[in-house]
Amino acid sequence: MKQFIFLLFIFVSNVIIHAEDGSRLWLRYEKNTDFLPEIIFNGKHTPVIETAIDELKNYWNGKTVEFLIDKKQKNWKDGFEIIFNSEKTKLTARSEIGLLYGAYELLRLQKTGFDFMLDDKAAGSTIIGNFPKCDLRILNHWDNIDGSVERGYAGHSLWKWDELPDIVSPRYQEYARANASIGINGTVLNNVNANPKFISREYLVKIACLADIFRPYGIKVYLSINFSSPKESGGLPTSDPLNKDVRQWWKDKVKEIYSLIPDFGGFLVKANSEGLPGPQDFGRTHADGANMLAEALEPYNGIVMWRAFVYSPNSGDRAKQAYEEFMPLDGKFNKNVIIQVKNGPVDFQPREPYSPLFGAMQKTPLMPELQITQEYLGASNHLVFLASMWKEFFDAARQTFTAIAGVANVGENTNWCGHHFAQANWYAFGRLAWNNQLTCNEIAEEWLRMTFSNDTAFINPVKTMILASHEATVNYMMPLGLNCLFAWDHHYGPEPWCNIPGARADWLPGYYHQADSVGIGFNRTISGSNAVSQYPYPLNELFNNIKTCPENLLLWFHHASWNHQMKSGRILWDELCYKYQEGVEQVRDFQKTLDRIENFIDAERFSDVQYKLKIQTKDAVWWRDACLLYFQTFSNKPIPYLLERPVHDLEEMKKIKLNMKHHN
Ligand code: BDP
Repeated sequence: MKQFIFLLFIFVSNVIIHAEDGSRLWLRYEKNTDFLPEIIFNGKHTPVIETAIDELKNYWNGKTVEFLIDKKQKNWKDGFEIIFNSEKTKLTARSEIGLLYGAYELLRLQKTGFDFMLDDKAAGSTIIGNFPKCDLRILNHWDNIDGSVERGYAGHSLWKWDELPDIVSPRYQEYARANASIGINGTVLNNVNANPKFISREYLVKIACLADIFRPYGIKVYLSINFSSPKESGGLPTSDPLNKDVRQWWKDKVKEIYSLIPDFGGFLVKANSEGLPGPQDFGRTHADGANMLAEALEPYNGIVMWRAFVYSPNSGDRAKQAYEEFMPLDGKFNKNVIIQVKNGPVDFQPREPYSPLFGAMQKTPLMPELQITQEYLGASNHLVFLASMWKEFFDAARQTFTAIAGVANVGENTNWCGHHFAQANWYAFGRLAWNNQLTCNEIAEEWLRMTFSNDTAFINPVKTMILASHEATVNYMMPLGLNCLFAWDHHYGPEPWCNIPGARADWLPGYYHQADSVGIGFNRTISGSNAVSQYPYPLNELFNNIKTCPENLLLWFHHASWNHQMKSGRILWDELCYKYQEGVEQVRDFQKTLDRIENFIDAERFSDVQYKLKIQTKDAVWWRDACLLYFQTFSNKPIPYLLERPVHDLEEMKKIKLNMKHHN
């Protein structure tokens, strides 16, 4: 018998050790076994309410919780209020989804060690109110029909199109639960480079199956569409948005979609961008295209998210083009169209100024598109906490949004995101979409407590590390406003020298860094491309003047001389060298930090992260050497003697070709 117990112990402990694979994300609650709390609700038990009740029954360690719905609280939106006293907990929301979010808040507070009795002694109860600032909080999946994920670094797509609707992976529900727990309420299932097949009957049936699984978690399904679907798959001779038959085709298609998915959210559209079809192919405008789809979706309360990611090689400074194309259309879109704009004017670079469309288009709702997947930030190898970057955007754009999109970083990897710490970015996206006033510090701390430990000896050093990680990455990749120094066929490593004969100029690094014997950087001042003029006063003047332009965007806006005097007292060339070196040293410090907290986390996740930090450090040195040795051929100046010498050879680095095929 003893032996049996011993064996059982080994078995159980093995199971526990093997379970530390990151698959539980931040939802590491222990299930109630001998005690189930009482959950009172006198209203109708819908699937969403059932989800909320189950979550609390399973994981809430406190006493009775009473659910109440108060429809009068219009400005609460999806939010809730919790009144906690020693008798019971009252959770009130305006709608059923608010109750689910409130249930997750209770679990989050419990897990992060919140003291519910804080005010109890004095006031008799503790009141917590939490109301979202933004209505639509949406993930965008760049998942293809063949199971690959564009710019995905966590394995294949979660969606198993060959199996659906007959075989239903348990991960679909886990995915919905994880999203609901952080307030995400919509998901675009397929890539913006959309295959028309996704809206065929065959696929709609599969998509309806996913929608059914997501519904009890308050998550709506949306689809990316291909603008030439009427011609490609509808048998029509054209996809012209002003053509009567084309308009009818979309209306019929939308009707079919809603017959299968009654709460379908709407369409996301990438049109006339990077070679994709769009209304301009027929001499029409983006507004003509968007409004045609909006008209079809309107009777069902569906929306169109029309992307402003447009640029062409012949239209001047790429950073100006979205603004130039969309500003004249301000006010011309139907009510249910939202223009989806990437946070920066070029393309998800490690650091960009905010896109000047924000704040400028006053008569059209805009939604920011953030990228959670680390296309330009070390894929799933580098530890980069993106909340810091997104907060820079929210602080600069200074407006409230009714919708926010994030390009997802999940795939079928056991730990969902490819890097345990990349889970923090999925988490942070949800939390910031809910309320972008939250601080990075709050989000980081919350995530660490939920995902690893409440011990401050663990939290403090690791939090310092993750809060520094975005700046560290900017330092070793593209400091001082540099951008787009990536290799041609992938966006992972450095190739500032890349020059492919016949390639589009705006797909080559030289277009962006403009290095020459005088200096480096893109002149976007009044004397250059004048992109500064797209920003409102006084920002336009601030950016235009090399003396007042923030140094972290210097080379975005200025072609500065190698001898340009920096605030540190150094000349630009030296400053660049110091920045790259600083990035390398920061990542080496991350390695030390991790090793120091080894005893606080499980061996499995520890060694995974340790391994990834090694790669990150090697990559940081690679970035530093590649960029400095290459730019040195223009500056003709020595690397400051106090700094470490490069360990690579420029000619050797030029030969490195990674096997990460993608179109640019
Ligand atoms: C670029 C990506 C490309 C996307 C495109 C987009 O490299 O894969 O299709 O953006 O957002 O950043 O449409």
